[in-house]
Amino acid sequence: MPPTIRSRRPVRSALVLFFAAAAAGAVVASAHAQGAQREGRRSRTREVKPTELTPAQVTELTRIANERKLNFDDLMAASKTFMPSGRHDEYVCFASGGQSGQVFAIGVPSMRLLRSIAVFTPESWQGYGFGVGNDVLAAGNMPSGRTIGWGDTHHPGLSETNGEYDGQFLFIGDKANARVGVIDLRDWETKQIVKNPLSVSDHGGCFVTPNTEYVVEGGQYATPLGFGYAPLAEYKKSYRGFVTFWKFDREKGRIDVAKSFALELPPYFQDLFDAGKGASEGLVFGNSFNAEMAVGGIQSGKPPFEAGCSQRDTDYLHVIDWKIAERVVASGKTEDLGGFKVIPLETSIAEGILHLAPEPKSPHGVDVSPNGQYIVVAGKLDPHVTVFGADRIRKAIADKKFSGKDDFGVPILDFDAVKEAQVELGLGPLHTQFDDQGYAYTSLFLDSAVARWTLGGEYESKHPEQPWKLVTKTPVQYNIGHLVTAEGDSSSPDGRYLISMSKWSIDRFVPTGPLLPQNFQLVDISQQGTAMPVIFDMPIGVGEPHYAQIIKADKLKSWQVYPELGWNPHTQSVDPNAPKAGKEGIVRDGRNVTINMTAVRSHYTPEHVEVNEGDHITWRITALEQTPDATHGFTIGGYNINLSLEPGEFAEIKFTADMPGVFPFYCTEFCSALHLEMLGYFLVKPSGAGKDAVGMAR
Ligand code: K7E
Ligand code: CUA
Repeated sequence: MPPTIRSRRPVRSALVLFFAAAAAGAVVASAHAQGAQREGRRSRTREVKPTELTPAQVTELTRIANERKLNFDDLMAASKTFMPSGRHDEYVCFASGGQSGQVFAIGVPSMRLLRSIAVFTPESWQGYGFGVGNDVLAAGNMPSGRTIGWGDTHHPGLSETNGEYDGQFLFIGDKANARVGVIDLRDWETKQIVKNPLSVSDHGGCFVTPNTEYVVEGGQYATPLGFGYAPLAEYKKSYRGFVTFWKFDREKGRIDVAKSFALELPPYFQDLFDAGKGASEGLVFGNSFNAEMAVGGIQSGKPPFEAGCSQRDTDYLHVIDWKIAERVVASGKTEDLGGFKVIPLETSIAEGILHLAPEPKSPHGVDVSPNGQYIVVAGKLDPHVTVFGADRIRKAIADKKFSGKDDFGVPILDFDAVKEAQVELGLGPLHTQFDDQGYAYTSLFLDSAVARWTLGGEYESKHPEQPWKLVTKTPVQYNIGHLVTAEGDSSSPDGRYLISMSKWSIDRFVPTGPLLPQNFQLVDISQQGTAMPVIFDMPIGVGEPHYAQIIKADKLKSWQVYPELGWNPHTQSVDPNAPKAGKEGIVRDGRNVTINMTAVRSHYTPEHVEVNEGDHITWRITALEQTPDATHGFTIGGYNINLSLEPGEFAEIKFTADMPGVFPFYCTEFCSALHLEMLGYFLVKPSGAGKDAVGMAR
């Protein structure tokens, strides 16, 4: 990865040309500024009229550009990405947050971090796991009950209707612990975590079928399914791969575990999946590696995994017909594993659910083109991407055009019968996305580049003169993993913007110790042909994102405040237990104490809460606000409690007052001029025996 730093010569002549053109009459800015008008505040809306630069302004801009060593390309990049205060981004990128266990929402093209959404890791600002959200997190624990405190998020998946993002829900997978989180995009909160009942870990994939019938969670490292034990010597006999189809209930906004199922697969390392759409609707495709079924063993002189898994020239593309699988499940031909329905491998073979196809070489991504006709597989150790044809696959299955069977009896489709094209792109191809101009884009990890190439064939070619051809490569810094274009894996990509999710940043930012941020690089793909410049670098210093999706911002119908006072975000309805204004108070029933509290700028009612050591506390709070952004916090220091009470929200926390003493509770969001005064006292009367807050025996 050569760190090519562009020369920083002052480019006065180019600048003068650019601004002279602008001054001569080109429109440089035209906007109707948006901006939320807040209660009691000046409107931030500003009128911007089409502007012509005066010669004096051109001179001033040129001076600043030269002072800051900005060339013409830099100025273009700045004007393509700069957002005046108050103007909103056109797109939102939902990126996995890697080891942070969260999801990041980033505005495009400004590349401003809008917020993080807490999913698998407790998060104190959102109060997630510090009084509320504890049940959601606990549902993701191991079946043994062992707590998992984080996640390695890999693939976010937006809900779809007819293959288009509908902006309603977001799913996110956890690779380390084989879990899926469900986020409701009305309030951007995690509503559910499901733990995969078959495996400790998998790839953390979340791929939705075109109408979000299922969230497809792919496998990864084979194990004995259902958390069993078997020695590695019995790998082929006892270890298995799998893919899980989580049934999504859109009405309830939850995964319906009882209607979900999994497929037992051979112990290849299933990797990434993508749901077919259009021409390939009803199929799901998954790439894999380790067709060798290597088990490593470097410590005893055996080939390490990296060598053992890469011996063969091809691995297996998995072609799964989920419509048949659904019928097989309905007819009861499943086995029960930990209370979960699993279609045995023999059944999948007998019923024609599963076929394999050879795919070169050490493949990583599998991506379905917008109309569903082409399935693109990238081989990490092959400079080509291999394109499979959906019609060819269906015909080969119908005609039983097999080149053999694998060791488990799964039919292997004849490679030449299903292959549509191979396109040479460069070193280390990984992932592919699409635009609206008939181009595909593939990340090249080893080349540190984004490749643009043309789709060919009779279905999707907008470039009949040069089908299946590399058009250009843009260098990125450095070692790109995924890339994502606007709505680039949907039925109708927007294109325009591409983000290179670069894994190494090396020299791009001020050094931050030996641990450096990831680098999200915005690439302008709006022009045809070879022009494809990088126009922004955004450091991500909170985890290593893998996949991301970019949705048109106006598809998101987010609530600004909860619809009614006393709203319970977990039921998405008014909670019958939500305290009402004027009805606050403390109710004692033996050792059970219920506190009915309201919060409004700038006080809690009641302000004094007195209990006895050992009392069981149910603390209910309604935020009586309906003003956007009038969020209150609520913390009881020492008790590890913190809430974020958004306007209208109701929250309930339960704990035992097992620590006597005097505990000020206060608001942790700077909500008003008298925010510091938004407090109260929680008095826990010592019961006699026991220890006080500093651990002293009484
Ligand atoms: Cu390539 Cu999990 Cu999609 Cu990382 S994965 S890059
Ligand atoms: Cu409420 Cu600060």
